[in-house]
Amino acid sequence: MDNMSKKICIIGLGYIGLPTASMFAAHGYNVIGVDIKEELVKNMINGKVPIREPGLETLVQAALKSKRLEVKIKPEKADVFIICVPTPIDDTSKKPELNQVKSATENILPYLQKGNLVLLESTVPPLTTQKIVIPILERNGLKVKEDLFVAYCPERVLPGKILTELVKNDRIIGGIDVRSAEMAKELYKSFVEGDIHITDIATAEMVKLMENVYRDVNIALANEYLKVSEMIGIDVWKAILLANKHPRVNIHFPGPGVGGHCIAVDPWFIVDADSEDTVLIKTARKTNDDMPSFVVNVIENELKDIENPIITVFGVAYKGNIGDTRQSPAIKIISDLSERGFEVRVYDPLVKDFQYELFPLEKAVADSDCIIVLADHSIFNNLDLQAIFSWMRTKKVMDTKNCLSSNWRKAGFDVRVMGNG
Ligand code: SAJ
Repeated sequence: MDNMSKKICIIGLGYIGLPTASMFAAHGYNVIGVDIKEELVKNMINGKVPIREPGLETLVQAALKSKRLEVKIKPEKADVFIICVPTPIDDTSKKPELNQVKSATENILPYLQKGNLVLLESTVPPLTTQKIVIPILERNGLKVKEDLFVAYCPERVLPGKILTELVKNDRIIGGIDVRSAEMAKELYKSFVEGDIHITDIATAEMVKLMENVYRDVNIALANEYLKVSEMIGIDVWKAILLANKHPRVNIHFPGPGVGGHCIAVDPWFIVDADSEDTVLIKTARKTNDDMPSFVVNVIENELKDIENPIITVFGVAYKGNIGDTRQSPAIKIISDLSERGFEVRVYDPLVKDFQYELFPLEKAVADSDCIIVLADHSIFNNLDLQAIFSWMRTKKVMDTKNCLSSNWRKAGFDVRVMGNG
């Protein structure tokens, strides 16, 4: 069957489902994008794209205009079903919450037909596809490997570069059998320029988690080096760059903590599979989760000689140059500082909605005693530094990401880079 006559039904129009749906539509498939959020679907029909991601609005609007992408609240019969729903963890127990994967799978049951391919893209604990998804799929009498083909195809794209990475990155496909994997490969080949590697389902599930855990543990190591460097009085940023000159070393960078909906969450999926053998993974999680408290203590110490200091937070997104604040370490830092009695004002020109009030630049820094940079937005190096200098009361700046240019010091600010002991 050629692309033109193939129909794909994508369940979940979030950060992965929507770009994926539009990408398939742009490559000739007929795509039904499904989301249970009626408001989201209604807005999308009216051309409003709910996610801020470079190039996405244009791609989605073109796909909708071409009628190759339609958005709906219910699935339809199709050749391929792709599940792209969130898999969060419980805040307290850190246990995976797979309700959305289960209900998305149940929701497609009435529409499944012999010969269909079902793909899971959501990040899941190892063995989820075999132990949870497949038993649900077989409830309506169709037999996997005979009537239905199933593969696990994890997304690997970086927020801020989703569209480029969807096309350029290699992909891992874990099939329940070779035929399923080959069918999935054929589909993704329509737009993936990277290599597509085929394996079994459990390996693919584990590979996805291993990638994000690698980053979490590596960042924890960098954060530990930051604390040691403060103690012994060296610059951790320079030390890491020098260590990375070794051909087999790639230490990541420290910061105020690990945010986002992947790296701070996914390690718990491996812990859930085998709590006993995952001491390192749990320790890394704790190290990164403790960074906001470390930052708050450093700030309190820096400001101890100032009476009733006002603090301005620069950047509340979970990382630089994006507007996404999910699980951002800034949330804990602001709440801890407020609890300790500091007046905190927030400035982030990339963020549209946040649980604390967002101030325009002048109001955010007026009479402020300290700017704390928590996200490395490039825009912070293009601001009117003389104006900021004149608006502030005390000219202190604390840079937790080592991202401010030397112009800040040249403009007269007292810049303290966290980790530069
Ligand atoms: N961070 C550091 N130091 C670093 C790098 C990152 O403190 O050296 C922090 C960031 O500031 C941020 C957090 O870690 O708070 C996570 O940011 P990130 O850029 O490492 O990752 P995400 O969560 O935006 O995207 C990750 C990516 N995974 C990997 O690079 C292995 C992406 O490719 C995945 O698709 C995504 O998770 C996902 O959906 O799983």
